[in-house]
Amino acid sequence: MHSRIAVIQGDITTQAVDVIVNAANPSLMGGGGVDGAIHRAAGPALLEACKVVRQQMGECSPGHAVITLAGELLAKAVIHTVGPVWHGGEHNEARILEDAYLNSLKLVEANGYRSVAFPAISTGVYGYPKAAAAEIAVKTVSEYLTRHPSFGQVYFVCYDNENASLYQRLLTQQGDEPGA
Ligand code: AR6
Repeated sequence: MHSRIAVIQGDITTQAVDVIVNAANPSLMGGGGVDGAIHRAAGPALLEACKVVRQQMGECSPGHAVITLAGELLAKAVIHTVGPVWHGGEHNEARILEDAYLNSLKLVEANGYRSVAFPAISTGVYGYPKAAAAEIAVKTVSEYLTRHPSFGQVYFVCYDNENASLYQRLLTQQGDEPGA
């Protein structure tokens, strides 16, 4: 396993990391799933911060990411990214999902933070098949960390058993490869 990647099974809102990534929607105005959980745990300051971003930058397109304060969370900031809605796999879904991870990682670094927790973006309401999404998440993050030696720690926070075992398996396989 990449020494700077860890899998945690649990609730992302309770993680004590620099940055928590939210699987948002383009409106940035909250929603269900992990988005709803993050807004509830962060309190009203998070929605107010999202409204300011909306006024300044408009909607957040799929694959893009924006950063806000973290309200009452233990984290110092929240990155809101929008994953792809699954439409069968031939609508650029893989590329958009990769971009969601990449643009989030870039924002972590650009803001001087070192540790980040990701949920399994797009694998809930947006319907992305979990195994395929986990492969993209692990590959994209691993390659980024290899290219950015000063980046700190990345946590994949899996809410459900299926995602937790998929991520564990992928990272263990990766650790078995020569040169990993
Ligand atoms: N901590 C970690 N992961 C969680 C948590 C939690 N507290 N709660 C759910 N998950 P989803 P999407 C997992 O649906 O598919 C929202 O309404 C969940 O098990 O939250 O990207 C937004 O506003 C799943 O594996 O996000 C958008 O409209 C993963 O988080 C839309 O849903 C992502 O599920 C985005 O859909």
